[in-house]
Amino acid sequence: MADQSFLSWPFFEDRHRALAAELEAWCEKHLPVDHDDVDGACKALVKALGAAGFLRHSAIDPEGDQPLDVRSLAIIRETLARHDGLADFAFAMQGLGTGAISLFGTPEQKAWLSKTRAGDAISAFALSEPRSGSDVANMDMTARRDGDAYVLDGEKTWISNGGIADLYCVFARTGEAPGARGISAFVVPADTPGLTIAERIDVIAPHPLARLKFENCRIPAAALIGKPGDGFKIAMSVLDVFRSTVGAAALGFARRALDETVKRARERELFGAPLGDLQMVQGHIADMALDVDAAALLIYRAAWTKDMGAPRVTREAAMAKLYATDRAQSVIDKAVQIHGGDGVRKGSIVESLYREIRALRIYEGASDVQKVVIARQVMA
Ligand code: COS
Repeated sequence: MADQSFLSWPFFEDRHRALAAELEAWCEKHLPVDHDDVDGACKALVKALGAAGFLRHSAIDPEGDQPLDVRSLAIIRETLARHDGLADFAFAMQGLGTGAISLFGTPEQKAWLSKTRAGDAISAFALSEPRSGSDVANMDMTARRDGDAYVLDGEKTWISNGGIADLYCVFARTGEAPGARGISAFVVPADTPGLTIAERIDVIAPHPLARLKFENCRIPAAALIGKPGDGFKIAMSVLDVFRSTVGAAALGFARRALDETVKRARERELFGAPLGDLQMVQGHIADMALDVDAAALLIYRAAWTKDMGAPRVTREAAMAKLYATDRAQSVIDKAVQIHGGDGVRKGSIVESLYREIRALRIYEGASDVQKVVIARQVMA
């Protein structure tokens, strides 16, 4: 089993250790799943994670008064990613897609959470556009007020769960002010007339992904999340919660790569001795272990700080995401190297980790954007 000693760090409570043990046992029984039909696999994973109770952590309980627990989100993502990247994806998107409702939704909007937490509805976060990815404030999509409705027009792209989601959290320009202060957030059910899937997008580690088109798409004014013009801040607040958990997924991939490498170093013979006897290999393993522990410290520092009630963890979350995803890429690259030809064999564990990790340095704010965010916070 992977190293679990981090769970004794002071960031955690007994409930976190119990959650990690319960999920580990579940993963050993149910993961990995077959990825051939990614839509079908994701739908089945959402159902299974809902039935097992783990999706309860992805959004707030609409009947309760507890906020999202970022440490639980991170432990779940780390554990799932270590076993199966698609399972992590299915869990993570239930949280990201409903994050704005968990944080700012009305009681009516929160009714969706009962469904997403049970695995009975799938959610998606629709922020990026063909012309604005990193530069969110520059979005083109509009939401025009018309009586007791808003009319959405425009496109969203790189939308995870696009095509299988039941609800989309959509950001659009309502024009209260130019730039960041003129954007609002909306809950849009997938079957709303005027919303169509313009394109399904295939990537190196496939998961449901699409470009969405909104044409004269009419939604009730009650679909507005928060106040008109608050959409940019809502998006950033959601990302403050979920960015450190992207780091946690990267950490899960890195831990798996390290575990596979240690196994390889023990079992593989080279020059008449185990591979792990070579100091060059020991050097790589030491670097990998150091990267894993340092990433874990940054991730759980960010999660703990948020859980302790900090209003913003922008700097901590950006550091955790930037460091954990970049270092996981390096850890996995070393794992591939130490596995030799088997490291690039299609279907091998390290080969799939090599494909899975790359997108994490791009989505939910590219590494370059995280540097901008960190520098601004440090200089403020
Ligand atoms: N929480 C709350 N408010 C925030 C915030 C946060 N984390 N970050 C910024 N804000 C507020 C600012 O305080 C500012 O408010 P005022 O207008 O009241 O001063 C407002 O939002 C605008 O902020 P800023 O000027 O920093 O906006 P920029 O347009 O310069 O954008 C970056 C900054 C680059 C950080 C932002 O566009 C970003 O995070 N981009 C990456 C997007 C991303 O992650 N996309 C992935 C989509 S999901 S796969």
